[in-house]
Amino acid sequence: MQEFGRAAKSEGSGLIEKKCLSLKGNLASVHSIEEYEFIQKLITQQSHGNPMTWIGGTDCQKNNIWFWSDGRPFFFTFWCAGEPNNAGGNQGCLRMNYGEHHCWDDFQCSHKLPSVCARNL
Ligand SMILES: [Ca+2]
Ligand SMILES: [Ca+2]
Repeated sequence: MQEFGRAAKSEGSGLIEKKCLSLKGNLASVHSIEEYEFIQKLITQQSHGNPMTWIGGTDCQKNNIWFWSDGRPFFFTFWCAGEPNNAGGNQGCLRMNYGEHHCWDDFQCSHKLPSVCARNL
């Protein structure tokens, strides 16, 4: 069981992970379509929209080897068509709600976006 919380203030992914850690959590990880839809609903409730949002997927250590910052296995994916494309050679973080299908895109970690933290209960 995880508890989720949304941070509306936009930051780079690394800084957000630090903030989540300070709340004894991590950027959210997603393990099923139901969980993804739950997180999307949370974002919509709080923002009244579908903003692109950081969650905890990263391939910073080795390109195209993805893992969740909370250490849980990276099995479920919801990548957009053609993603992850590592555009520019330095896309190491995962933003959700990308494009018309609200799917996943790998993106530059320094970009400032809102985020969702999670912690295990
Ligand atoms: Ca990458
Ligand atoms: Ca990309």
